[in-house]
Amino acid sequence: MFNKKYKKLIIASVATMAIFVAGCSSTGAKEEDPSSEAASIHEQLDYTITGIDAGAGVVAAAEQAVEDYGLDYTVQTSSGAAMTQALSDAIENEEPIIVTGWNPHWMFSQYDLKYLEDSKGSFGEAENINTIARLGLEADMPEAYQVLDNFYWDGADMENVMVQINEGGEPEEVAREWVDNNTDKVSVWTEGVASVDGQEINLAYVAWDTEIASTNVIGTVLSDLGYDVSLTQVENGPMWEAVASAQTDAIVAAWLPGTHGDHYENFKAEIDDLGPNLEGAAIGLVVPAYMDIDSIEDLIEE
Ligand code: PBE
Repeated sequence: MFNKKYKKLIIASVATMAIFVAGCSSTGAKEEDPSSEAASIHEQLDYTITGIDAGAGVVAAAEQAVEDYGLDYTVQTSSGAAMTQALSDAIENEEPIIVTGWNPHWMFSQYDLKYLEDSKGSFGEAENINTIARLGLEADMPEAYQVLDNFYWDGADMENVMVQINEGGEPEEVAREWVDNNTDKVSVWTEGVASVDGQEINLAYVAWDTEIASTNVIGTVLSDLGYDVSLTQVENGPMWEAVASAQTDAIVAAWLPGTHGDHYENFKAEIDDLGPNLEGAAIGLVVPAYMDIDSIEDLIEE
């Protein structure tokens, strides 16, 4: 079992979300004059992009997009859980909403959503999620280092874990189940690695749904190997500082090259980059498919 003293998960609030996609067909509103409808969309949105925590790279990228496209919008910060709740509420009422989104994410299997096209590239290209160890981990804990280095899965694996957590599963229990049901994958990560006897290891993460999933899964694997695993929930900037200053042993939450590129540049001499644990991630502005806009340019006021 993990040492849970640091965990402050905020899953309960999203667990009760209604599945409400079925009734969301388009309305007669689309027959109106396009220019007046476009104006009303900005007003209905209150010139607001629903963001997540202020330290997230996707929030910084959304602010960059506001600048790049000359938008009259504000990026409202809150948390990942508050964002998905706002998205759920909007979809239930078939109201417009723009959120800072990313994938892998359970939201795409739960709702009919689309990314707004980003012709200026404010949100960058496809990304990898990398594993980063503190300097010295390889010498101090070669077994854990080996497993962390081997850790690699795909978007469908991660979404599988995310969906079950979103449906109300306790992250640690969902991770346990995934590890037990995917011994073919996990055995590749642990192949030839010797067990240890209760050495303490800490992983830091941010309470984004992707990182709750990945950190709990790799934590379970290390726990099975004999480690005394603790997971520490922090904000994004402090997570990078923690691994660079060896306050944590590793993170599996480095979105590169774009989303966390500034942090990476800042700390690259003080960290050990173990490469991707997942490829083909992305960030951007996400809206319900029933919305009549397709690109960030559509947010520019006529
Ligand atoms: N995210 C999920 C993070 C990285 C992982 C896209 C919300 C961010 O924006 O920093």
